[in-house]
Amino acid sequence: TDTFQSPDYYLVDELLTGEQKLIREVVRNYVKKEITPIIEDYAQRAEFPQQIVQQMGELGCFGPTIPVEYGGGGLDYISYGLMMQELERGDSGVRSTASVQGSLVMFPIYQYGSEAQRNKYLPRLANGEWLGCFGLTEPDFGSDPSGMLTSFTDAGDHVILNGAKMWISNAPYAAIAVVWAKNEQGEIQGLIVERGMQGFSTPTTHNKWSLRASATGELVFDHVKVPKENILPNVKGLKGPLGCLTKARYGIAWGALGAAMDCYDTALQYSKERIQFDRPIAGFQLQQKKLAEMITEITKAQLLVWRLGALMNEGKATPQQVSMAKRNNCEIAITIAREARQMLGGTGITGEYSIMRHLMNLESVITYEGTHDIHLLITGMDVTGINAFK
Ligand code: TGC
Ligand code: FAD
Repeated sequence: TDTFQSPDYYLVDELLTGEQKLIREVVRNYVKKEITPIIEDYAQRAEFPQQIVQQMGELGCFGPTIPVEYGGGGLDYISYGLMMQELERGDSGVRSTASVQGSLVMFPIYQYGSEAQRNKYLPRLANGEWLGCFGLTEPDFGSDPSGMLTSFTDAGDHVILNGAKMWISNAPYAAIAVVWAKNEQGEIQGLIVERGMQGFSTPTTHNKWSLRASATGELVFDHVKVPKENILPNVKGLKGPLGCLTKARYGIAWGALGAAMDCYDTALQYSKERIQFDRPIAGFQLQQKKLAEMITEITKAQLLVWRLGALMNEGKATPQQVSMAKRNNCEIAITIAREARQMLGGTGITGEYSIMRHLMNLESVITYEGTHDIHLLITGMDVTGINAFK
């Protein structure tokens, strides 16, 4: 484990409980054993490592904050964050799979679902028997999901769903999809659509240069008959999906930090070993500037998510605070990945090291769950009281 320590310049470990450190260690060891050795090949081949679904289920990475009675971990938010950090130290796509399953599929079923829905779906999502996906984005409505066209009409004991979702993580392998669609009154509601329902298909999205080890697809609904018992009964309006996004964005803030840590660790070690002009490149001031800036930004980001996690645990974190951490940590991670890549010279562009894969992955991470621009405007609205969207 010695070569795989977190950078921890401000002794943030002292702020963690024994249980939180143990959880981090378990996930870190899993990533070292099962993810790091295989992920580069899967990413190069643009293939989803399906075995990780069951593995992460067994490990408790799906729905760690969901109560134990529904198969969740019953853990606190800092434990959840640390899990995401360690998964994304391995690969952003692996963390994506866990984020979607826990925060975007299990959370809405737990928070907005009926008791029957909770009992039917949550235990099997928690243990990885079923993979889920979350359909909000559409071809013509990404940053502004309120305009969505996907809709359903009443047909007695069921509804008829029509429309399409795009850019959906996990879609090609998902057993169920939590889909956001408008009812006949134009109100947004959540429906659980199951694979095998007639008229429901999940075409794969090809040719991505980013998140290549994560499967992305569309959700197409052509007069799909969905039983009314599959509608999430306890929420209406955009606050339903946005509430899920708050949980997932929180996990991404920690996850992006994990990717940044891996890039920093790699660049630091490489720079001490790589000799040019008869000395390690780590001895050059320009390389030290890069490393000094990286560790400074990582340290600030660690403190940001630790404090945010404490606020989440107390139920006091606002969606706007989550937004700031998501944006900041994605931004510092992608900057660190770019600088770290340069420090490895030509070697840095190959799959021999993880950095180029992280850098390409982070282009998705800084875009999904609200783009960098959208999160800037959320903060702008919060501090000025003026809505720049409308
Ligand atoms: P607006 O009028 O501001 O809000 C509508 C209602 O929602 C409430 N709300 C929130 N609730 C919880 N959490 C949040 N983050 C919330 N933001 C807003 C709000 O209070 C209001 O409630 P109520 O009771 O008054 O009805 O809505 P708007 O239409 O103006 O939109 C605001 C905007 C632009 C910030 C929002 O649309 C937005 O965040 N857009 C970005 C879209 C986005 O993030 N899409 C992500 C798709 S999923 C994904 O990318 C998964 S990738 C996963 C992976 O692979 O890891
Ligand atoms: P657009 O909204 O068209 O934005 C284009 C550009 O315009 C961006 O730079 C944006 O910042 C800017 N812009 C937009 N509005 C404004 C404004 N008001 N002011 C200033 N600038 C603005 N979605 C899901 O529902 N489920 C998933 O599982 C999922 N997984 C994804 C996986 C991957 C790999 C990717 C790439 C995306 C995924 N998404 C998912 C979709 C993702 O959430 C959207 O791509 C994202 O919300 C942006 O929407 P868009 O791509 O339509 O871009």
